[in-house]
Amino acid sequence: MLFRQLFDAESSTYTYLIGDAVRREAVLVDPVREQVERDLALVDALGLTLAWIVETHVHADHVTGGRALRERTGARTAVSRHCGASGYDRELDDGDRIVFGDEHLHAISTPGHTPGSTCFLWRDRLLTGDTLLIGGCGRTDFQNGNAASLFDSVTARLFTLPDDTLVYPGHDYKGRHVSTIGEEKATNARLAGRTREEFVALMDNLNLPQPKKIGEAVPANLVGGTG
Ligand SMILES: N[C@@H](CCC(=O)N[C@@H](CS)C(=O)NCC(=O)O)C(=O)O
Ligand SMILES: [Fe+2]
Repeated sequence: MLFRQLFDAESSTYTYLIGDAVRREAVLVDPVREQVERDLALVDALGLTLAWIVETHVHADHVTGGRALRERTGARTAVSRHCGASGYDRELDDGDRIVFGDEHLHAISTPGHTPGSTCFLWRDRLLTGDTLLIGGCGRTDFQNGNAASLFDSVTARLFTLPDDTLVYPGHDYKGRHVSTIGEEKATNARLAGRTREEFVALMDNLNLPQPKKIGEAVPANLVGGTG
């Protein structure tokens, strides 16, 4: 088993490298443009071949490293069909499998933070992007976000997974690395104990500042990133 959680401090983004330890094929999830050299060095050091570069959604806070990584490795890029993006090699649907060696990621469509937001299940580990964060969830006030959809996605698609499923988020702003579905069901500050209506009211009144890089990141990520 080969699983690495990598962190970009500027955007507080987690990138995940998952590999088939025997066949040496790997997938990168949510790479950050500024960390491409780090990611390539790790892939190389571990003797891996990158098969896929996968996005959990069109990010608003950083530019994907996907385009540069594709050019440097020949790996293919993938994002949800429902992102409205172009420039990726594959458009993902709910239930799709991203195969690397004898392993695969299972795509779970979880609209809400953005219409194309997708979680990826690998064995007992769930990469949640910004759909479910540790103790929180992605905001729904831009990129056609929808709080009611986010509530439905989390409660129907994620909270129905086994309680000991490990939750690996797309960001953490407080130094946390991993949680479980059971913990989030019981303690998530935005979701636990809230009705759908209460959750929507909360999300509609967060009044968060815009991500610093949104003006650059969204247009770039809608076309597969910049080199
Ligand atoms: N300060 C950060 C804000 C990042 C931000 O808004 N992140 C989005 C994910 S793209 C989010 O949903 N955050 C959840 C929250 O703040 O509750 C920045 O400027 O990049
Ligand atoms: Fe996001």
